Amino acid sequence: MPLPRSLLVRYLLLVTGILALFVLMHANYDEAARLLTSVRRPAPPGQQHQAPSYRPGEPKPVSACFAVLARNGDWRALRESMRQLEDRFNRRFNYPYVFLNDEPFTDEFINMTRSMTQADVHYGQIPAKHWSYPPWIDRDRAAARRAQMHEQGVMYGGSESYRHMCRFESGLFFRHPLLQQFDYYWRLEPGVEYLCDINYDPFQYMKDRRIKYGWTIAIYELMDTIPTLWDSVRRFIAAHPESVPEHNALWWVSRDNGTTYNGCHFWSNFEIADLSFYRGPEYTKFFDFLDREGGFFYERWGDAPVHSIAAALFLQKEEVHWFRDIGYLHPGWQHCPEGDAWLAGRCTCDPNDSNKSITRQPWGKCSREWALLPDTPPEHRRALVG
Ligand SMILES: Nc1nc2c(ncn2[C@@H]2O[C@H](COP(=O)(O)OP(=O)(O)OP(=O)(O)O)[C@@H](O)[C@H]2O)c(=O)[nH]1
Ligand SMILES: *[C@@H]1O[C@H](CO)[C@@H](O)[C@H](O)[C@H]1NC(C)=O
Ligand SMILES: *[C@@H]1O[C@H](CO)[C@@H](O)[C@H](O)[C@H]1NC(C)=O
Ligand SMILES: *[C@@H]1O[C@H](CO)[C@@H](O)[C@H](O)[C@H]1NC(C)=O
Ligand SMILES: *[C@@H]1O[C@H](CO)[C@@H](O)[C@H](O)[C@H]1NC(C)=O
Ligand SMILES: [Mg+2]
Repeated sequence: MPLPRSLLVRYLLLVTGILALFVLMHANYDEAARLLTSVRRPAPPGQQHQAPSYRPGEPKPVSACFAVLARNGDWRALRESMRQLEDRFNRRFNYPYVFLNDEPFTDEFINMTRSMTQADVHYGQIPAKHWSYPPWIDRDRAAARRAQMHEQGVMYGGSESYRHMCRFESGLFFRHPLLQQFDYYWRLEPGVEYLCDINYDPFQYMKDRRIKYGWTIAIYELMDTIPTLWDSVRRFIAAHPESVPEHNALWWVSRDNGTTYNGCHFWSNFEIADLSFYRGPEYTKFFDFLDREGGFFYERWGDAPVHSIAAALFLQKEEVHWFRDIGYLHPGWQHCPEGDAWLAGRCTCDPNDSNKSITRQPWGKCSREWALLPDTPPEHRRALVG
C-alpha cells in the first residue's frame, strides 16, 4: 500500500533533514577546526627558547636533583606540586627526585609519588642523629622554651618536630648519602605551585654563571623566632673574619654596619643551590657553630634565615641570583613575574594581584631591595669584620 503523499513528503523531509544536519555538523567541525587553527600564531619570543630534552636516567650536563623532605601523609599535596613542576619544567629535563623522611616511607607514599614522574626517584630515611637532640642541648630547657613560645603565640613556637625539621634543613640535608652524587639541588615542598613555564634549565644557567644560590621570594623574618641569631652570627664572624668576602650582600641583611639584622631572607621552601656552597668549609663551620649555640631548640631558628645570612655574608652578591622569571606560590605568598615572562604567555598568575604578589607588599620589600641595592659598601664590611 503506497504511503499517503503527505506522509511521504514528511518522510523525505526528515531524511533530507538528517542528511543535511549530518553534512552541516561535519561542515561545522571543519569550520571549527579551521577557526581553531587560524588562531595559532608563531610562539611569542619568550616561548621559542626550547632547551634540549633529556631522557629519564640519561646522564645530564649538570648533576642535579630535586630534594623533597616530607611526611608520609604529605603525598597528596606533593603530587600537586610534582604535577606542576613536571608540566612546567621537568617533563623535558627529567631530573631525578630524592625524597627524605625521618620515618620509613610507606608503600603508598612511594607509589603515589613515583607515578608522578618519568624521572628516577630515590627514597631515603634520615639518620636518627640528624633528627634528634645533640648531647649538649638541655632538653628540659628546650621544652620549657617551647611552652613559653607557644604561650607567646610564636608561629610553630610549641612544635618540637618543626625544630628538628629546621635544623635538618639548615645544615644536615646535604650530608645525606642519597645527595652525595649531586652537585646542585632544587628544593620542593608539598603544596607549592609553579605558575609559569620554565623553558630553560636553571641548573645549567647557574653552572654557566657560577651562581651558588638561587631564590624567587624574599621576605622579612618573624623576629620572635630568632631573638639571638644575629648575636651568634656576629660572634661567628668575630672568630672567622676570613669567611666574609668583599662585594657580598651584607648590606641587604644589615643596613647599620652589621649591628642589627633587618630580617630579610630568601624563602627557602624554594631554593636552587650549588651544594658545594653548603659542603664548603665556611658553611660547615657556620652551621656547626650555630648548632652549638642551641638556638635551633631554645629559640626556633629557621633554615631560611640561616641559609640566607650565610649566602649574604659568605658569597659575593653576584653569586646569588633572583629567579625573577620563575612564578611560584607557597601558601601565603606568590611571586608572579612581570614583563617579558608574563607577556610571553608563560604564566597563569596575575602580577597585579597585590594581595598575593610579594613584590607588591610591604612584607616583600626585601625582594624589591635586592634588585636596587649594590653590593656591600667596603666601609660597612670593615665595620663588621674589622
Ligand atoms: N619527614 C618530615 N618532614 C617534615 C616534618 N615537618 C615538616 N616537614 C617537611 O618540611 C618542609 C617544611 O615544612 P612545612 O610544614 O611546609 O613548613 P613551612 O613551609 O614553614 O610552613 P607551612 O608550609 O606554612 O606549614 C615540608 O617539605 C614538609 O613536608 C616532619 O616532622 N617530618
Ligand atoms: C604499591 O605498589 C606495589 C607494586 O605495584 C603494590 O604491590 C602495592 O600493593 C602498592 N601499595 C600501595 C599501598 O598502594
Ligand atoms: C656605618 O659606618 C660608616 C663608616 O664608618 C659610617 O659613615 C656610617 O654612618 C655607619 N652607619 C650606621 C648606620 O651606623
Ligand atoms: C598590570 O597593571 C598595569 C597598570 O594598570 C597594566 O599596564 C598591566 O597591563 C597589568 N598587567 C597585567 C598582566 O594585567
Ligand atoms: C585584595 O583583597 C581585598 C580584601 O579582601 C579585596 O577587596 C580586593 O579586591 C583584593 N584585590 C585583588 C587584586 O584581588
Ligand atoms: Mg611549607
